[in-house]
Amino acid sequence: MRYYLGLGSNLGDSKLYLRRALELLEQKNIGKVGARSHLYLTAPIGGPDQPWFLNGAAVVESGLKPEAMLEALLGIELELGRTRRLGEKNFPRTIDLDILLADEMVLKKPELQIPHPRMRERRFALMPLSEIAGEIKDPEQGITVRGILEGLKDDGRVKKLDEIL
Ligand code: PH2
Ligand code: MG
Ligand code: MG
Repeated sequence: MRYYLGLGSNLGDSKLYLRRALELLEQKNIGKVGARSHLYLTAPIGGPDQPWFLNGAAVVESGLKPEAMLEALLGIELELGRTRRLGEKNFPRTIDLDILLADEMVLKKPELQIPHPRMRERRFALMPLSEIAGEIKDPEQGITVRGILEGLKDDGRVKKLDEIL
């Protein structure tokens, strides 16, 4: 199954954390990393006053089912120093690994929703995603990622860097 992941970091050496996460996905045989987007410097959306994020997206080919993939991603987040405290939403983090799309799958479980429920409103997620999945259709709305991005109202500040994730 082909997973389209969104990666984000705004604590510590963000570029290192993003790349290390992809390295760990391969080292742990969770999946094979395919296309990677450019890196983006993005203004924080939601949460407290916090530093800008480094965001990117990557394709991961994996035999894991979505629930197992989520577990694996949370494991890597922990390993890379991600902390979560009760009641703290959208706080600064060393690494955030989100499943944005998985093939044409639609999943609505309390612990995991695919497509990612907030991806369509977020420029910081759609810009990198459109580089590696521009022609992929959102299975719920039948619109390509490129199409969603073109209709997006979010004017969140996003700066594309010259460097690939
Ligand atoms: N992630 C969030 C909330 N806000 N803002 C930016 N710019 N980038 C993110 O990755 C991000 C965010 C929740 O995961
Ligand atoms: Mg997230
Ligand atoms: Mg997350």
